[in-house]
Amino acid sequence: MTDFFKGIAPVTFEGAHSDSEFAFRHYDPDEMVMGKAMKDHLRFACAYWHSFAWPGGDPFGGQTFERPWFGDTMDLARMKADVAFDMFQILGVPYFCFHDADVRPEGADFAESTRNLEAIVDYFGEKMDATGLKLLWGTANLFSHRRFMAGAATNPDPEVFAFSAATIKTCMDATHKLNGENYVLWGGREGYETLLNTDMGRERAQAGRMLQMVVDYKHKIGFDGAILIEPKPQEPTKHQYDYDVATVYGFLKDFGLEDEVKVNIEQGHAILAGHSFEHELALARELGIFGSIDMNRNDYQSGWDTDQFPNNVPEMTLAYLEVLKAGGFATGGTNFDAKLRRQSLDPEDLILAHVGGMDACAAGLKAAAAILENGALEEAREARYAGWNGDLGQSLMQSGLAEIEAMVRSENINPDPRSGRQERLENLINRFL
Ligand code: XLS
Ligand code: NI
Ligand code: NI
Repeated sequence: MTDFFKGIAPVTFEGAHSDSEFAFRHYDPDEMVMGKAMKDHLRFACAYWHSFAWPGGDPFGGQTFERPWFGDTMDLARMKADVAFDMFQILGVPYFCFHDADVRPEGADFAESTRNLEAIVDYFGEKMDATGLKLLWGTANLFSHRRFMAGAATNPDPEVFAFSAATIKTCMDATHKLNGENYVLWGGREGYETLLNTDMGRERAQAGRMLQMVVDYKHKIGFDGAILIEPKPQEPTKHQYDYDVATVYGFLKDFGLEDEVKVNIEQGHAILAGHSFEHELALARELGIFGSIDMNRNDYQSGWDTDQFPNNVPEMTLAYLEVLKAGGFATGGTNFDAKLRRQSLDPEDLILAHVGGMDACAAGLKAAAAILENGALEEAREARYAGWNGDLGQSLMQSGLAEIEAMVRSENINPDPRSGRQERLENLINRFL
């Protein structure tokens, strides 16, 4: 152990009546929920970037955090890894996630950056063997360095496309070497600032080609994890091409990749797109592309991605209801893509932010399971569509407009509106919170 979290013991489940801050009230990893241990339902992961690489800046001010590992040397990168693994163990999370740029210093050129990454991957490998920690996903940061300011795959300069493709290859290699369960692509600057200088058709074709190469390479190296796209509608660019789940699905269909690529859905991104989190989850499930979640919380008054830790149990409940209805996570999990507020300076803040988030997720999961076990919600939904299971519903799906017109006349079809029962269903949900 380093001394960054000195004096903080591993956090354990103490139950709802505990008066300790450093305790789980709902997250009991081995408690069985619908026949599966809670830790296997939730599959928690910590995001390296927010907790260990982000300096606390905002548009009006720079660094607020002063961490002993900040700096550009390999020694500091190893110290950062030591502290990160301390936190993972204090929290008892099974997984972590990282970008190349979070974990290694940038080199003078591509070759040096890659050597730095490989050295840290070896260091991670030793620490993972020693602790049992696993990698939920790896990814490439193709948005922070100035070379990516006009995009990565969608850049007007083919040299940037080449640099990006090469970087993705090294990050897929790193993820594969560490037995990562997924590889994520978030199109940070794959979009535009103004249409005045943008050839949208060309950029879309470039993005499609890049994704095809990613899928080919996955098969070539025998990576059996999932490739996940993370939708987001804007920020940092004015418009991002992977706007939301529906847009990503259209893009996958267009390039023939709908059976190869799934989505990583983030709460804050769903809100930015004008949807709810559960809308994005439900649609991905219906389309067969649900993969994983980035768990956080957006501020409903702000127009940007605030990446706060989740704490709203009713919202978590509706989210995990969709996850459970999707059959749970296969390769995916719950990654806390969440960061401290910039005034939360203390090491304790970092631990307790995750403890609160894990507990809110656990409470939401338990409530969602109770709702499904009770069955009344799903029964009401099925009853609402029951007509479609009868003869009329079946025949309509195989008829044409003219036949249907004749039938409506001959059988004098005259629909009788029925209640949607929304308030009754809202009351039902509240019984489980
Ligand atoms: C940014 C994204 C990013 C991805 C990983 O808004 O959420 O953190 O999850 O590149
Ligand atoms: Ni994210
Ligand atoms: Ni985000």
